[in-house]
Amino acid sequence: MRRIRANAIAILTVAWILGTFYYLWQDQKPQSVPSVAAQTRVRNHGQKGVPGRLEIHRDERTIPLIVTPPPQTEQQRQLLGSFDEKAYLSARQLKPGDDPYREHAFNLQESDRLGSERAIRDTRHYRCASLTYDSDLPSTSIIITFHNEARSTLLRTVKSVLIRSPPPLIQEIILIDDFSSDPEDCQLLAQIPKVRCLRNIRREGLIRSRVRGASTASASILTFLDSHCEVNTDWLQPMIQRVKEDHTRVVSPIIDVISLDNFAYLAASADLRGGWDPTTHTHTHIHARTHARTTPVIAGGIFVMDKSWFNHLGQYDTHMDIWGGENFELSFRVWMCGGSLEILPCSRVGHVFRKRHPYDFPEGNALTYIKNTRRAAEVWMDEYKQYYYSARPSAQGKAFGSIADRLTLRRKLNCKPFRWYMESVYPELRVPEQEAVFSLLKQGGLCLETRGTDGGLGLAECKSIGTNKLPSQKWELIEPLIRQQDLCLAISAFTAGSKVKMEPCNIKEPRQVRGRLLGVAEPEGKALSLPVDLHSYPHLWS
Ligand code: LR7
Ligand code: MN
Repeated sequence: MRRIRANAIAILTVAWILGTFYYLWQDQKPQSVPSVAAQTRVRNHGQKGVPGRLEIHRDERTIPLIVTPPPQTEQQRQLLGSFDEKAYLSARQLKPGDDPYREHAFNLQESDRLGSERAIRDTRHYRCASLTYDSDLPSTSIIITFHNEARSTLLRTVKSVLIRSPPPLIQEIILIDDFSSDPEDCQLLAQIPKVRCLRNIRREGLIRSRVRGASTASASILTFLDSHCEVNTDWLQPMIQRVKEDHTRVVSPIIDVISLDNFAYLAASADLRGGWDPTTHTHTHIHARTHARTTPVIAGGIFVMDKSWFNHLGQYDTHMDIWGGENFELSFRVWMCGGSLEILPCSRVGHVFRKRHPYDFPEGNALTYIKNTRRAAEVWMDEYKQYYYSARPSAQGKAFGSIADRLTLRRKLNCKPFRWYMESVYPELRVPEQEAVFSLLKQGGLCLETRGTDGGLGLAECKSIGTNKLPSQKWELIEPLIRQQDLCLAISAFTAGSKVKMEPCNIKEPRQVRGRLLGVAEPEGKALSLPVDLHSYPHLWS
């Protein structure tokens, strides 16, 4: 049973990841409940990669659906400036006999064959097309960091942004070349109007690279993308609109799947929460397909955020290396420090999901991931970090550097406790019924008990042990606090002889007594120890 409890955070994390993948693939399964999406079938009458007209069949009616066509030659020239696309792409070709998956963990041959742009299906719910946005939306700086990205995917990412965004909304596209082998991968792209290239002089990882990009951005809104994406029709306006209305929102699109084998663009389901809106406790099927909804965590790679809000909240934890963990850290921080995270179903961006990292981790994959996630857990998860460690016992004792700066940041921003996040942001996450760490608190032969309702405490004869413990003598440890329901054991003051009492739990209140689980002492259950100066607790320990 303890194991179940211990796995709660693993469940949180894994459930979220699995949930994402479930919904990503759900569209390909027949659905048992007929929904608008299920009744929607798209037939492509054009050839693959050729712009054309799609027909969308819904409720037996046929609605023509226009796919954004690639620009004409003149537009093309305007779009690309002096950039020689052919030369750029042909300089790096697969040689016959090369394994097309080796270098990038996706089928490079297919990506190269596709060329720099193509028509993709507009995967939004049909109602999204009729939504309108402010005509004076602010512009954004697009930030794309990459390490040894394939030229064809990188260029398609950049061009899809230029083609499928209203030009005035794109202030610039900042590429951060994270010390790729060939500096020209990035440098040559800077010939495209609006594209800037920054090259790291050593490998930094995506976190520090993004911070570097963000700090040189000139627009008031930041948009982050991975380097192997294709943005879809009207992807940007919904996100900028939401951030313009409230700068503390951090918004993500629905992330469609670009097949790593054949580069087909596959729609992810818009129904990420199954039509159940936890804020109103109502079923909102149609709404769910077009309206913004909050999410406890974002995937991390593709999001829009106000620049001053990004800076105010402490950008990223720049002691995180290479890859991993920063999406949790950002998600916790945004929620706990006064912002919110949203997914916008009317914004769609495709991403090539891979099965392995195609690049090296200088400190090793596992150690880097542990370092990054330990930092996130240690700074943000309070007593819940024990679940992280239970789920990942190997993390214990691994180096994660100093977190003093991030703790200071958390204090300075006056962020809420993780418990609040769990209860308010992720209430759907039901930690399975669990055996909590209950115990008697013994002093000599006597037991600490609560008396009456005014928070009073006293020592008395231990009434019983094991499962029949009297509630008044039954203490629960949720590290680090020692509780009975919502009340916690506290001292009145930090002076010898001060009284102990019960008061509403508050992790930030240093007077509340810190406990630590020592081990299992049979037959009385788990033994609690109080790693505190015993003289501060005369009533308990004198
Ligand atoms: O050392 C590096 N330097 C880099 O610049 C390592 C990576 N990168 C770049 C890389 O080229 C890519 O553009 O960083 C980006 C992300 O790396 P990927 O694509 O190898 O990893 P991923 O797709 O698994 O990344 C997901 O998880 C990461 C955790 O750190 C980041 O949050 C990524 O942004 C995130 N990607 C997405 O959220 C896209 C949608 C996936 C989903 C759901
Ligand atoms: Mn990626």
